[in-house]
Amino acid sequence: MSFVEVLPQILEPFKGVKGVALEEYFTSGHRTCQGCESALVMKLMIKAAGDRTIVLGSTGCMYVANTTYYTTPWVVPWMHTQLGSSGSAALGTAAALKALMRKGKMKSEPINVIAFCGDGGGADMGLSAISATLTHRDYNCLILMYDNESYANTDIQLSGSTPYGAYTTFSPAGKVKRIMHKRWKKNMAGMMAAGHPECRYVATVCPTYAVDMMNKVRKALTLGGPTFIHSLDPCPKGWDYDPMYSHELGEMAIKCGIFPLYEVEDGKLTFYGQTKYLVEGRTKRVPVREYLNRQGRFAHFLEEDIEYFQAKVDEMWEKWLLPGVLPFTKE
Ligand SMILES: Cc1ncc(C[n+]2csc(CCOP(=O)(O)OP(=O)(O)O)c2C)c(N)n1
Ligand code: SF4
Ligand SMILES: [Mg+2]
Repeated sequence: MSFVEVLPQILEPFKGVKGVALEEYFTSGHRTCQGCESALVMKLMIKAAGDRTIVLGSTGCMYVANTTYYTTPWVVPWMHTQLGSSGSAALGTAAALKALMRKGKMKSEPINVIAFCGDGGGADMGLSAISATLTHRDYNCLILMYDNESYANTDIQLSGSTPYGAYTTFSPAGKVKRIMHKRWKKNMAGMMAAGHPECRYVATVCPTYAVDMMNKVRKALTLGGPTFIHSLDPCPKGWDYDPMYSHELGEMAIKCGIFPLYEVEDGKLTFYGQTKYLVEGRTKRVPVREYLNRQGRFAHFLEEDIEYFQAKVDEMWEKWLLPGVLPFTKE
């Protein structure tokens, strides 16, 4: 039997909330915290992808809280993979589907493969596997890194994605040493976009902006090849705020310029939403103090810490070659 290459599904962008499908493929039966934005990412991600999708997830809150013994909110096929293996799971599954279809052992049809990982599993432990996957252009799979800025599932340990100065169980503020964590957050999406010429699509999203997020998932799956999306997810437990403010904190992270919304498609950079307005000078960045002061993880900050944080964000916007994306400076 001759094998015809199966192309990715064409998933048209949603024009607004009215066009979004009512079907849910991530339903009730999970045990994430109230106000958990990472759970919302799962719900939106699979709503955008549709039911012809296989989801793979590395260890973390979105595995543990979503698959308590004998229960699961996943309506589509889903599999757990080891903490550092989202990249390998995505590539292996995409390759297996291709081989089974080529051998005629299953019907040739487009099936989406999405592997998700947390920031610990993606930006730290699984970085090499994700990087390797993004070099294999022949396989269609999306890796989505949901970033709650800590190893949340094991009680909020510091990750490479934790913001400067934040209180975590690995960086508690003390009387002698107020700031235990002095490293600036990893630039994961910028790193993936700049370093992987075979990857057609890298994007940043925030579940506060749900339609934007779903459309970027749809674009990634439609373009095909290995693709990568980084989402910033407010986490009431780790960030220490009232769950009712999850959406608002996502909005503030974007408006402060801490987490720019953009996509890089075939090397072309496009800014989105509030970030686009900031880049075009149509709005001004909200001072970071308004964002930091809302979260218990920064409660130990003094004025000088807030000023340092603001200066670093200013640098991202005023000195970087591509604002918020590429941290090089020109002579
Ligand atoms: C190799 C390995 N080391 C450590 C653990 C313990 N562990 C389970 S979940 C987790 C946290 C993962 O953090 P992240 O990927 O950011 O996901 P989150 O829990 O924040 O959703 C850790 C350290 C593990 N399961 N496997
Ligand atoms: S700890 Fe954070 S990421 Fe984990 S379930 Fe709770 S809110 Fe969600
Ligand atoms: Mg995490």
